[in-house]
Amino acid sequence: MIRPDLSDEVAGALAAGRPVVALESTIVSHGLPWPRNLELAQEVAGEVRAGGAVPATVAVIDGRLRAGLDAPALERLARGVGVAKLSRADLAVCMAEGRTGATTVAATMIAAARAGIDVFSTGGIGGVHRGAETSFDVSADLRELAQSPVTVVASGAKAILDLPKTLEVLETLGVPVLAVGQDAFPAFWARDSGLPAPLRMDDPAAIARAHLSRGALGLAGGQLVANPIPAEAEIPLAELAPLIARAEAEVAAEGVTGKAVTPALLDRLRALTEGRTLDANAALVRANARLGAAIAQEIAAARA
Ligand code: PSU
Ligand code: MN
Repeated sequence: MIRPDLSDEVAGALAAGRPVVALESTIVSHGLPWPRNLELAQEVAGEVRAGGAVPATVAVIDGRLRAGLDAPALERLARGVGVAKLSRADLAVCMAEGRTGATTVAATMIAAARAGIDVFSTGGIGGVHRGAETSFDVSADLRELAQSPVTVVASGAKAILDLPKTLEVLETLGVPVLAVGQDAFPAFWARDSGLPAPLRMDDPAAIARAHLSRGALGLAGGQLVANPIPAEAEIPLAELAPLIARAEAEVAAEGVTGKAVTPALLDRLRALTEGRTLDANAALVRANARLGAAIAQEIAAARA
């Protein structure tokens, strides 16, 4: 089996049983604008370190799947020129062609599992898109959560997705969705989606035990840890909902379709909120990196 090429730091930590947190690269290449994306990628890695774990950013660089990137590789991903977006379906093809690509939640989970990394922190997962009953647009992230044994820390999913359907699919797939510190499922920029989360766990040690129990039971797949955005950074749903509706109408009127819809919506929302969605995004990704480090520490301690 192919395993990712590990940086010396990541290889050393894994060999010694020290905590490691995987980070994705699609958020860097395709989710945030240059040069804020590079700054944030560095800040997030710093948060993992401050939390006592080693960051392992995942990407395919010139055909090699890597976990733990040096500064030139990270900058190349942040500039985004010629960088593909890789989900489960794209990963092996990109490697076979010797190309460069940023990994989504699904592809990052695949790499993390093969490297022996238990925990992965990001901003938001992909989910069921609005209108999926006709478009069938459902992110491969959901099925990956049912297959790869990685605990994924995210702030729920963006309200531009259909959150009730996303939770239904996760339930069908048998993916535990654990809200942290509250009963509600978070909605990315907002703490409360208005939907109850299926499960709640406030203590990183308990989340670590649930991760290990799942493995011990021989259950495939991981768990989704739904960590609400820090209160001081949130944009409440009531404020955001009309702006989302406006952004959707404008993007549809321009005839944008397919993979281009989400980036176009995010860009429009950033303009409509004068950059507040971007600041909120940065705050939640940093917080998720911290929580991921705490969970990774507990898993490492339980294994020691
Ligand atoms: N949600 C965000 N920001 C992101 C993504 C999701 O708030 O950057 C990215 C993640 O990499 C996620 C991917 O895995 O989009 C989902 O894409 P798709 O719906 O095409 O599977
Ligand atoms: Mn899709």
